[in-house]
Amino acid sequence: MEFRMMFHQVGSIIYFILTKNGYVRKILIFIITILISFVIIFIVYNKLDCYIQESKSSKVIPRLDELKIYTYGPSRPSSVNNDLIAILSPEMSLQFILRLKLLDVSFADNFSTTLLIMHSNYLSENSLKRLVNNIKRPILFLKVSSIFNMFPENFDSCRTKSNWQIRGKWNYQLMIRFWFKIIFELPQLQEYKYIMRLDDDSQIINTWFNIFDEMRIKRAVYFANDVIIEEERRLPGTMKFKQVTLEYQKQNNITVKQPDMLQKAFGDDYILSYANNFEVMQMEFFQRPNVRHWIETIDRTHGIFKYRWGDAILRYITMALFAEQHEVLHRSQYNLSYCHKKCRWPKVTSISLERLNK
Ligand SMILES: Nc1nc2c(ncn2[C@@H]2O[C@H](COP(=O)(O)OP(=O)(O)OP(=O)(O)O)[C@@H](O)[C@H]2O)c(=O)[nH]1
Ligand SMILES: [Mg+2]
Repeated sequence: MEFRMMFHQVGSIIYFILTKNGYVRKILIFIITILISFVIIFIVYNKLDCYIQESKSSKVIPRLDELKIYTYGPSRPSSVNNDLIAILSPEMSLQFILRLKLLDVSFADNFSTTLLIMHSNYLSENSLKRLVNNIKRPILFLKVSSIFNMFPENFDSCRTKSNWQIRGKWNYQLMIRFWFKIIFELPQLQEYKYIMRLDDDSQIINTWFNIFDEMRIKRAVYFANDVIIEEERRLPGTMKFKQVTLEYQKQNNITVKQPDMLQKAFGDDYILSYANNFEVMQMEFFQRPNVRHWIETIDRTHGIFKYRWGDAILRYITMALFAEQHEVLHRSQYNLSYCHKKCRWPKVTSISLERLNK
């Protein structure tokens, strides 16, 4: 019925054009031709876009071992314990450098823990100079832009629609994948025993004792931040992770290390998670064959890309499945303050700038 009406309308337009005098008719035909051409170009471009992109970009898949750690300025003595504070950030603003200065002040490790800055944009000589002149601990750099171009096997990043775009079509999801999987595979980090993640919008506040030492003493595999909740209503597809986990557990005959935690983690319409903008991970734990198998399996579902399963829920469930309760320390057990996003950042004033420029 609708089709017949449309047909009728198109017929009326054609009749209208044909019955106009020569001059008006030519103009109308011209306008319609232009409009139709635009529509055709738009359709063809959309269909061919991925082919064009694929043919333009090199077929060589970036390799993790090609990334090179580098330093700037004179070397400094680092922790004998092979601990690392790792920050992933696109760039290095003045604000960011001031925050890192605060980290030096707050974290009582005698400036011995190495700081690793994993950046994707080019860092100018000035930024590097500012950073090493203002931060007392050893600093390493790793350019990780190619990681933001590495997708799981059989995932079509061009033809798949992204439901969350920040800094690029898939950057947010690739950031999640980075903290869930890639960080443990980086050949450049294999010498490190404990890695603290601290996001560039997070800050440790007041004085913190050396929590790496505490983890060693307690033989902990993870230092957790607050427990938060991810809801299906806010992020549709979240609950699919529950199904996938329970199936995985059954199929692989997993003896869950913290059954109570796992049971409470899954509500009907929410999943609990660790706010892992700050966390400390023991590398060895995340490289155990059973944990690796789980990480690889979840990665192959493409759930991070399809439903934006976050590293926060993924981490929480990983802990429930594979870590003993006594192996997980919690920030809330200690008097350690922290903030994410709602931090009162130091203002970049002319005085702080002057100090940074020294
Ligand atoms: N190099 C690089 N770092 C990124 C990119 N996207 C996110 N990051 C970093 O990854 C960390 C986590 O990213 P956020 O955007 O804060 O993620 P989030 O905390 O889950 O989300 P928010 O609640 O919006 O803060 C931050 O330190 C970011 O700077 C990216 O495209 N490139
Ligand atoms: Mg954040």
